Amino acid sequence: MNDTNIIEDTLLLQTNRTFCRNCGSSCGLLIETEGNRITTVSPDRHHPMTQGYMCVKGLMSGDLQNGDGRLLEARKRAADGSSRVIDVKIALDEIAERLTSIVDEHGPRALALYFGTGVKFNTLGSMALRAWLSATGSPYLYSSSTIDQSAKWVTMGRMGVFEPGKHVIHETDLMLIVGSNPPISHQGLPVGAFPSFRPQTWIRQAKARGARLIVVDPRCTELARDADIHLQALPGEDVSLLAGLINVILTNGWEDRAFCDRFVTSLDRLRETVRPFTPEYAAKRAGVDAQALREAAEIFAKSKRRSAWSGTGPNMSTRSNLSEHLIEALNAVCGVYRRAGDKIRNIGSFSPRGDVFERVRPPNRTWENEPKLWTQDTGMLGGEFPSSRIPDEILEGGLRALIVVGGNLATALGQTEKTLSALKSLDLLVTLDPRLTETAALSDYALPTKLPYERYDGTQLFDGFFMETFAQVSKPIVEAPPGVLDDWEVFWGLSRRMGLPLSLAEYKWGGGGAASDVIVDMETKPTSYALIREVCSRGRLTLDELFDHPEGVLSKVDPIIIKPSPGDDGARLDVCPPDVAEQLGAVRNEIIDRSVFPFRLSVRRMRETMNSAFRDADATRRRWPYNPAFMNPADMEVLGLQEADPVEITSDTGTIIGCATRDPTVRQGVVSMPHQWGSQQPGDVTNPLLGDFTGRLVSLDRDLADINYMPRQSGIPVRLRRRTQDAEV
Ligand SMILES: Nc1nc2c(c(=O)[nH]1)N[C@H]1C(S)=C(S)[C@@H](COP(=O)(O)OP(=O)(O)OC[C@H]3O[C@@H](n4cnc5c(=O)[nH]c(N)nc54)[C@H](O)[C@@H]3O)O[C@H]1N2
Ligand SMILES: Nc1nc2c(c(=O)[nH]1)N[C@H]1C(S)=C(S)[C@@H](COP(=O)(O)OP(=O)(O)OC[C@H]3O[C@@H](n4cnc5c(=O)[nH]c(N)nc54)[C@H](O)[C@@H]3O)O[C@H]1N2
Ligand code: SF4
Ligand SMILES: [Mo]
Repeated sequence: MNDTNIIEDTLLLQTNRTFCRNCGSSCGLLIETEGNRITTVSPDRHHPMTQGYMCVKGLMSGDLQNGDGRLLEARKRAADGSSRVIDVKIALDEIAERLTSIVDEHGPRALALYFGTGVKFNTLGSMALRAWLSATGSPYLYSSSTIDQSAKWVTMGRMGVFEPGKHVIHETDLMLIVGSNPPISHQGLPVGAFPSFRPQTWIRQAKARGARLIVVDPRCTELARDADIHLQALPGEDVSLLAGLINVILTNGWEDRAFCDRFVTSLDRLRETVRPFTPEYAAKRAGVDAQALREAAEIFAKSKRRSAWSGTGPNMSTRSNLSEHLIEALNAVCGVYRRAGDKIRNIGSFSPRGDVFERVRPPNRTWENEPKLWTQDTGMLGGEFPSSRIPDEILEGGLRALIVVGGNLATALGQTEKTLSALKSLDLLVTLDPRLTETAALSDYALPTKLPYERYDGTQLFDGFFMETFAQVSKPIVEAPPGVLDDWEVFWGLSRRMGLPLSLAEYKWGGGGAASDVIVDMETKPTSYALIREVCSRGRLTLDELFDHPEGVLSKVDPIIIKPSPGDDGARLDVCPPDVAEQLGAVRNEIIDRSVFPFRLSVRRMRETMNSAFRDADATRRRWPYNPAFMNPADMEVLGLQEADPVEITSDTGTIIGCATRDPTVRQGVVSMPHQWGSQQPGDVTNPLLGDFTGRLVSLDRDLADINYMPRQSGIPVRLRRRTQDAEV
């Protein structure tokens, strides 16, 4: 059976135009090669969308391609922890055999698959992993989304969604952004509030035509510098702050009465529940000025086309589901949405959109349905299960075999000792990654996979995120090393050996997917080219049309015009269901004690890294030889800290060492630190030059959100201490 790496005719390339697959910006790139080596990666000035934009990680992708830290051979780990190279076909034989015997003995629920950010930019891989898992009969699909911003899914499930969506940056008069920093993260704010490439340009253009910006963030971020009002709130206090904003709006009667009468329910309950969050109380808890809070509420309510958005900040802090709910409740009571007659410019290339009506998609609380977890009475959210439960599912439930695809679970989950011991106790752990990550190193089998410039890809996964109707496909530019597989090929190989069918379903963010199935031939292995052709055939453009324009196709099509409601079907946005009211009441009654943990650790992204990737790239290490703990200079002075001094950071779950780094943009009382850096091993804590891994401060047992089990990864109460020689153990 020929299922090792295939080198296809189409590899003889005419063009070296492609797009970056490190983040959702999908920047157009020009790649120059010499033989099989990439010599230059540069921005494509003629790319119809990104027009010459690229960030430092675009450059780094060339270094990774050239072998910097790359996993080139399949590895198998022995019981004593030693690891050796294994032929990839033999590895697939062994994995398939072990999976089959686990399923025979314990049923398909003993299997699970976790996929991370790496494969979210991989068209065929992301489809194949779902297809394989569903063919096994296991419901247990996990991803990094549930340790990211899954409060957004909870909010859709509890409140419902107004189908036309919110105004994008080009149409807006005011944006309120809570805990996101797109100039660094290139997160375009789901879904598509503004193009995630060149983020500052769109904000400044909007400001130049009079639009305003309100930012809620404990740091004066690259985004907050452009804000008209920056509420530099304490991390973890968004609930109070947002409840305070809504209270001001409802008390003054500034809500959109007509919209609420037609499309909103539970408004009176919301009014009652937020009433105790007076501007004074809310401002005091959040540590901001009450007058600034009132002003923010007023300009939000009185601007014409405004909307509130969020990023990881409030989603990772405590009570994330409430924060998200309140952000969307603020939008709902102000009726901020596009309305009948408004236009949607992106009509979808690969997944063409149908008509859009003024109507509510009602709450669905999917997590109340079967199938459920082994260890909790909780079902699926956005077609997935909550990843923070994986260690308990292994240690206390029946999960025995886990496949990790394009993710670094060992560094992503937190509470490191528990996570590592759970992963080590699995019957079978398999990782697919182009690098030997911490997770791959722990795995029974680590399978090396292709990098973006070695495979076919399209912009399918971001089809709905672009501002315009845009599509691009890329051919392989360089040849993959022998023994390195495309992710989809691994799943084809496993399915074939396990006697399973494979039917590729379209991947949809947060939606589970399953629009157009592509039945894959299990007798003769298809080529990647044949599969991508089949997958693309469901869209508005053929693969040939797309190949004719390697820089991508910006379609000049008529926009979708939002239609009036087809009639009242009774669906409403539930702005304050009883569980939300109860939880909000509990927040108001909390007694805050900062005596033991006076500081809060907050998350932030770094320009040079992508989660755990690119930490060791030259450009990263030149700028950041260690994982910096950014602090306000006044706090450093009180603690007697000089630049780069080791500082002990202790939460209720663990202690890490940070390297104090002066940063006046951080508010006092906060230490701001990037994640998935440094060393995971407790023994390495004494190496202050490395900086430490913030996940060790995150608990998987305490402070999990309800419903989505989101761990508290920001706003973590901590105490700080200058680390002295004698404190070392
Ligand atoms: N360069 C780079 N880009 C990335 C990534 C990366 O690692 N590096 N990761 C990618 C991924 S996986 C994701 S999910 C996105 C994330 O994208 P973003 O959500 O935009 O991430 P950040 O840039 O960290 O912005 C989060 C902001 O929240 C603030 N914050 C922290 N805690 C709180 C809080 O409790 N309340 C409020 N209001 N604010 C708070 C922080 O100070 C920070 O400025 O970025 C993606 N892009
Ligand atoms: N304490 C703390 N924990 C956090 C966060 C935090 O801010 N603080 N952030 C959370 C968030 S937002 C996220 S998204 C998660 C991230 O968690 P993960 O997604 O699990 O971690 P990444 O480091 O992004 O892992 C991506 C991996 O994909 C690999 N890869 C790249 N391309 C491909 C490909 O085509 N195929 C395959 N097979 N592999 C590929 C890369 O080499 C990399 O190892 O972590 C979460 N955990
Ligand atoms: S912003 Fe940077 S990482 Fe994201 S697609 Fe563009 S070049 Fe790649
Ligand atoms: Mo993320």
